[in-house]
Amino acid sequence: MTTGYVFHPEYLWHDTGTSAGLLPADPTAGVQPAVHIENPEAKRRTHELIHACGLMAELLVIEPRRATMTELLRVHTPAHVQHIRDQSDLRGGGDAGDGFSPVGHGSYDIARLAAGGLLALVTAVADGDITTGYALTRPPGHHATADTGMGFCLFNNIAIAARHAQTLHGMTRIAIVDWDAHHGNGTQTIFYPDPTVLTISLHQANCFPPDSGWTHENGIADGTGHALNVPLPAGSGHAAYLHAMRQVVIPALDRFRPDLILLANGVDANVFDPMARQMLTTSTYRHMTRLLVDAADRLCHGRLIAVHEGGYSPFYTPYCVLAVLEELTGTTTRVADPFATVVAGYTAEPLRPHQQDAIDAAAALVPHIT
Ligand code: 6DK
Ligand code: ZN
Repeated sequence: MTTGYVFHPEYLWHDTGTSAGLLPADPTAGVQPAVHIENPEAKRRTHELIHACGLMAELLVIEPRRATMTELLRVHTPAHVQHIRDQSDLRGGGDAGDGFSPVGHGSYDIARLAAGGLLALVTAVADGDITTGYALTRPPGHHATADTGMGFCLFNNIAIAARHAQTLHGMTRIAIVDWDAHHGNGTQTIFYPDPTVLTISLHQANCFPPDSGWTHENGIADGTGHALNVPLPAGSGHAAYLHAMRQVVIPALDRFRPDLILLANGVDANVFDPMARQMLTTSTYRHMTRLLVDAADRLCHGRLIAVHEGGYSPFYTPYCVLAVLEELTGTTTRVADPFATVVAGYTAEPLRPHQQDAIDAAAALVPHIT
């Protein structure tokens, strides 16, 4: 069992600039500029930790390539691809669609390298070179819909990868698990009418996008039943997420019987993250990944590919990703989470009734998956 790893320095060159942290700065209105919250730091430190802890010896480095126009157009409209290209051509950059998602000068090519990095992992799995993989990419993708970017996302990397697996590699049924703290609305929308792609999103209820990711959002037409959402109340921690994995995600995967599992690995539901109010620790990410690895072993010859999404704590993000990678590779490194004692109490937080209610409501929909 080999784990592929994709990274490229260009990912760090996607320039989100200065804003007021996340919304456009406007000194004339008293809105102070700051480094954009989606900046290279957390991902750079993650890549460095992967080296420093010795894990590179366990990984097969896979070189990313740029996704082609044909590949982008399997998911996105020509107008959206052209829009990103035009914004990227502007000397000062532009925006992907919602006014909060910077496109730096040259980011079109970097976004294609992000999507293409994940495609390289899919191909490596199909070729039998690897069974699991991790793409440590920027910019993120899961909010981007067919015709617009939003929530810091330009192209929907994971959707492009799912279509690639189906079109070129004969993997018919694809399951996408998204545990980023924010709703994977773009991915859900793209596959909403499609019964061949199961989307499951665990996220903080009504966080971002606003009013999105409710339990009753289940797909349309032939895709009905093949979108699942677990909107977890703010303050959810280890017990709630593990319960959601055991009661919803794993039973859904067992019913769906995917040929490939893709994971949108946002780690911004961790307790130190500034962009959500959940309480996960490295231990949670380790346990959740272990459950997915076991499901993949049972259902699809171990095929499980993760792509990086959100994660904004520069100091804790690297350890969350390391926990995921250790489970994907089936090894442990010499580096233990240095914050484990600090957050020990969070892991002990019990499952609360309002969290259980939210999870039970989603679990009730699992029998409808075909
Ligand atoms: N809120 C992500 O981590 C991105 O999922 C999260 C993006 C959060 C944006 C917060 C935001 C608004 C803005 C305007 C109006 C209402 C709310 F994609 C990932 F990076 F993974 O802009
Ligand atoms: Zn997020």
